[in-house]
Amino acid sequence: MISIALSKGRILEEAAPLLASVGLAPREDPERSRKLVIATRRRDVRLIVVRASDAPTYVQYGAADLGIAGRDVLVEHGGAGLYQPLDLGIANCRMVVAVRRGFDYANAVRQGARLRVATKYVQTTRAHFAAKGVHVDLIRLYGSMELAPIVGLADAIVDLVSSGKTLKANHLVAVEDILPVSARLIVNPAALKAKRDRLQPLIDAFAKATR
Ligand code: PRT
Ligand code: MG
Repeated sequence: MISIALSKGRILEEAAPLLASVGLAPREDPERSRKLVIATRRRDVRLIVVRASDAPTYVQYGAADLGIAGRDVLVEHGGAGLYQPLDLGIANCRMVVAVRRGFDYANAVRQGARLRVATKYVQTTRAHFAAKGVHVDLIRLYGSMELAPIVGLADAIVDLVSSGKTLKANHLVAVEDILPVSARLIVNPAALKAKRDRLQPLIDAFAKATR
């Protein structure tokens, strides 16, 4: 059996046409089913439905052979024990620093002010500001980061932006890009060795479907 870990919502939605074109359309709609293990058109391949941020963990430990995960999640995870052969070009967005409109971020940085930054991307955020030589107090949140500057929990947030509508609706502006994000195919290297005859053709099929 080959298992592919992926999350419902954005990733599944955008991966669905790819899955279909490599012959792995799910046999029932994962968005509607309560099942966490879902059969596909191929009897030897199943989907495992996980939280977006958990996909690398399942693949790293070999509980899934393949997975689909955003670059945001992969950078935060660190990528240990993962082979990342393919950018799928889906679920595109940017990871940015954002502040309340009117907050003079450039000036705060120039003055060497200690910034309070709220995010769920703690590792990535720490590395970003360390590289800039900016001192930050990190506040770990699990979602809705946009709220933090509004209620005075933080001076800045690190979050993902696609259309920019969420920032705008909450009177925030992006002041710095951290990284461009898209979803990647991830592979467990030991599984690739053991099942190369079946995994390599699948990886190749994804590559072809992505082009
Ligand atoms: O919900 P859960 O905590 O399990 O995880 P999750 O919220 O990370 O999952 P999900 O399904 O929301 O996102 C999965 C992946 O989609 C992320 O890891 C990214 O790689 C990718 N992705 C692409 C995005 C976005 N675009 C995106 N815009 N993930 C989240 N957003 C959010 C963003 O955080 C912000 O709140 O959408 C809002 C901004 O959108 P705009 O269009 O208003 O700018
Ligand atoms: Mg979400």
